[in-house]
Formats: sequence, structure tokens, C-alpha cells
Amino acid sequence: MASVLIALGGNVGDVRATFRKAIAQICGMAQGALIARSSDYVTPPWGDEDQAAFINACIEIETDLDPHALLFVLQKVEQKFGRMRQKDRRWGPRTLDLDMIAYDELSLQKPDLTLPHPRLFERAFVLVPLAEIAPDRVISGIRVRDGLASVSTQGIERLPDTG
Ligand code: A4P
Ligand code: MG
Repeated sequence: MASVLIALGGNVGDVRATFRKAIAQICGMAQGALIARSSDYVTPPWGDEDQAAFINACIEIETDLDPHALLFVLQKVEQKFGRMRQKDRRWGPRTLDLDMIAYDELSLQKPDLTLPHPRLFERAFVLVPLAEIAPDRVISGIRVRDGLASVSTQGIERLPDTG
């Protein structure tokens, strides 16, 4: 079984409801077990700042799928929740974005899949939820909690659990 960290993001529709359904589907389709789930966080838009605030979260799953098979699952789930890849502008609004952050200790550089995620340590919106579930995990030689300490978390707010 591989341990995989996945980041979830969205800023269109009922994002928290989308996350709940998406997580169930990912685990089902990947025949995986949900090991950990962070809280949901409201985060200021990064990259393209002219859009609504995002909600972000991270999960850890265990799965026997290989990285590309899991990427396929994540893209299927994105599509199912209305993500229209072609129409989206880069870094623009979306109902659901699923990024693979790390797959075991694997390093991979393929046109369609880079592991660990190359922009992880620039992104407080990933590091904050990730540090909640995997503070001591070392990714690309950097401990998650140390990565978090070196970015600004201004404007990021944890949402209360909805149960
Ligand atoms: N791809 C390569 N590596 C990976 C990986 N590790 N995980 C490829 C997932 N996909 C990976 O992704 C483009 C291609 O990346 C995929 O086809 C896949 O083969 P995409 O999701 O279609 O493109 P994108 O999301 O528009 O671009 P990008 O650069 O992935 O954007 P991000 O990084 O997802 O950023 N602000 C806040 N606060 N919170 C957010 O969640 N998200 C974005 C989108 C911008 N600003 C944000 C947030
Ligand atoms: Mg993406």
C-alpha cells in the first residue's frame, strides 16, 4: 500500500459538500482507505487574485493504485463535480481541484505528473491543512512543519467542523 497525500481546493458552489462527496468517491474508486483528513480552511486566492476565496483541505489515503492510475481517478472525480478543464483559466475559479502532493517517497517527472507536487512549498493554502495531518512528513527534503513556518499564512482561517 502506498501512502498518498492529496490536496483539495475549490471556490465555486458548495465546496465543503463537494469535498465530502469527492473524498468518498476517491476512496471508493481507488479502493483506498482514508487515513487522515484535515479541517477545511478558507484561503485567499493565490496566483490569479481576482476571484472568490477558496476552501482548501488535505487528505491522506492508502491505495494499491500506481500514481498514474490514481491521477486518472482524481481527474474522473474532478470531472464528475463539474470541473471543465478547457474552460478554466490557469489558476482560475473551479468547483474542485485535486492535486497529488506526494506518493510515498516517490520522485517522478513526467509530462502529466510531477511528484512531489512542484509548487507545494510556495503554497500556504496546501501547507496549512497538510501540517494538520502530516507535520513531520519530509517531502523533497523539507519537513512539512518547517515549510509551513517559512510562508505567510495571512488570511487563512480554519472552518469549524460540520460533523
Ligand atoms: N499534474 C502534474 N503533476 C500533478 C500532480 N502532482 N497532481 C498535471 C495533479 N496533477 C498533476 O492540472 C494541470 C495538469 O497538471 C494535469 O493535467 C495533470 O496531468 P490542472 O489541475 O488541470 O491545472 P490547474 O489546476 O489549472 O493548474 P495548476 O498549476 O495545477 O494550478 P493549481 O496548482 O491547481 O492551482 N488559491 C487558493 N487559495 N487555493 C487553491 O486551491 N488553486 C489554484 C489552482 C490557484 N489558486 C488557488 C488555489
Ligand atoms: Mg491542479
